[in-house]
Amino acid sequence: MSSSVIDRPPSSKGPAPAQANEHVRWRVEQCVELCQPQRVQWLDGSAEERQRLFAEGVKAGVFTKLDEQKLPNCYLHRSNPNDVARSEQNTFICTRTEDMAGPTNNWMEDKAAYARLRELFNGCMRGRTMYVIPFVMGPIGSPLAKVGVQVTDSIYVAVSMGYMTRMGTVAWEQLGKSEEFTRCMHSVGDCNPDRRYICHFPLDNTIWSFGSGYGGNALLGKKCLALRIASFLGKTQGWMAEHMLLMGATSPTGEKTYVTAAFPSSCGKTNFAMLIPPEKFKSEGWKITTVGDDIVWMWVDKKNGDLRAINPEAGYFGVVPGTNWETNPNAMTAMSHDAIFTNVALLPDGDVWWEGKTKEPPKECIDWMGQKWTPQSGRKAAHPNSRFTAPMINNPALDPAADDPAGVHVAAIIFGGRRSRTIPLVFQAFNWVHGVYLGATLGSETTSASTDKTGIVRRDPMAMLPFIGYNIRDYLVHWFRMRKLMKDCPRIFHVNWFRKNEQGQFMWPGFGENMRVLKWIIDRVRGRAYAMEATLGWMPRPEDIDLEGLDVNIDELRQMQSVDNAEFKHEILSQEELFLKLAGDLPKEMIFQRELLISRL
Ligand code: GTP
Ligand code: SPV
Ligand code: MN
Repeated sequence: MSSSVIDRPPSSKGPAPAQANEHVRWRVEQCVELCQPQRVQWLDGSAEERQRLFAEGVKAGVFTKLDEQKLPNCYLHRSNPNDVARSEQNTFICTRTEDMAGPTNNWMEDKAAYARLRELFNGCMRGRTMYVIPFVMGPIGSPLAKVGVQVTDSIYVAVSMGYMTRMGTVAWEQLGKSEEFTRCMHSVGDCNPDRRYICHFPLDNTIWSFGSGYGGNALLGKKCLALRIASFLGKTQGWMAEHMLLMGATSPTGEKTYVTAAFPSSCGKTNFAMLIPPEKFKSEGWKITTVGDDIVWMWVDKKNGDLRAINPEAGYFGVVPGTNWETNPNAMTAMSHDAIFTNVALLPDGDVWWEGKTKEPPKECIDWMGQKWTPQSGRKAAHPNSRFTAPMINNPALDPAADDPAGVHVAAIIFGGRRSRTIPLVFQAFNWVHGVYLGATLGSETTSASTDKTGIVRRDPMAMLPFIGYNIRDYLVHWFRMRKLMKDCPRIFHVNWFRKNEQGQFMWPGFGENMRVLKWIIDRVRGRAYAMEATLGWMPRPEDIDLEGLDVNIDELRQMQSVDNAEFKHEILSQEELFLKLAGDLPKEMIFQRELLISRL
């Protein structure tokens, strides 16, 4: 970096705030030169600024203001119908060699990627405003907290980043004079799927995203920084970035246990993280609080060898279909004010609707694409991946530690997928290595959160398949190695809320009732609950799960817990695709665990 470049005055199109250091100014100036916006607006993250952005967005047709009585300060946004979820086929890890990205990532040579994207970004913001968004991932002052600076031409992205991250002046304070920040450049461009690239340069701490304005493709603090870039940093520096919720469970005696859970996209993290215990548990005094609903960063405390975790985010970008006052009241409250709705249906009275919000659909509404809709229309009113965005402070069950830079102690890690068949409701790994094997071979039916065909079982190691920013081989080795830094370790569990009966109905009621399974998990962690040694791991006997007050009998529970050895042999064969991808590179622990499992069947 030559000083003559740094010394150049900041863009005349919009002066940088005094706190932005010279490294930031220089980087932003380069983006300005490339994208050629008409105006540059540096955001400070204040409430007044947010209101101004919403007002501008309404004028530009990006937002529709919802009814102020029903939904105070809430807005509807409709994305381009070709841009409704993360697009994994357009997501790249860009490094010098393909081996650094590994067999499960799309790879581009870094120089080639810069060249291709520079062409696309060149002049892409002519006549438009560039927003400069400084943000922090992680509680301010946390040793793991990371600063990012994102430039974007999307006002929707700008306000969303304000809810999802600790955005604004606070980031300049966290950064100080350092040049250690993730450089994020984003443009919706012409939103053409053929010119859509979400490129990560882990070696340069850089993310360039072009051609999409949706979720994880565009809010670059989330999947791009807090998972792909952070997982790479974590491997290098000895910590972990994972696609997990983080929740606290307080027992009737006041004992508090923190648990993380990795479920693939649209498989129940937000709902589990905001769980409200069933009546019986509530009256006994059980309470669940949320630290995070999507991402955790974990490290080993050098003092005592404990695994600790923070949630790097400050808000929720949650799935709305299926969410209602019965399944997730905390989410409903969180989105009842100061929220953004994306791709939901608009009711004539300025309220919003989605499939599963109410038992009866509305007589009419405007669907997520802006078309008139009635129940006879024969299509969905809200997109299956429609979402709400809300700051975490809106959550009535927010955990007091959500802002604590020291994080919380992790006592259990749960893996789970969406499986209609084969996989029981709950079991516990024999030990850490077995647990890592369970996570690594996690299978789940694909959902609308990525643009894949839905309903197909794919292997999704640790629910991180689309988010590991480097070679999966090294990622698995990192999981095994982390154990050696810990004194004791969290117990590892596997759950499946989605097993179906012959009639195709969910066997387990799920949502708040998942507390019953969580209670067994906590009791196991605390050395209080019984478990049988079974083929897959430690299993509760049916009588070990409290069914009182629930419309499920012990025989049905036995069914949910049953393992069909013949069916499970198929499961092992279907893990083969993953093993083949890793052929020759597979950590030996994986091979041993697989052999042990086969010999138990
Ligand atoms: P991402 O935000 O994509 O990472 O998803 P997520 O893992 O947070 O999933 P979320 O909690 O938003 O749930 C996704 C869908 O699964 C929603 O339609 C929920 O209503 C549904 N769901 C969540 N938990 C359960 C459950 O316990 N049982 C059943 N049957 N459905 C559930
Ligand atoms: C996911 O897909 O896991 C999400 C949504 O949490 S997005 O932020 O779009 O990645
Ligand atoms: Mn997610």
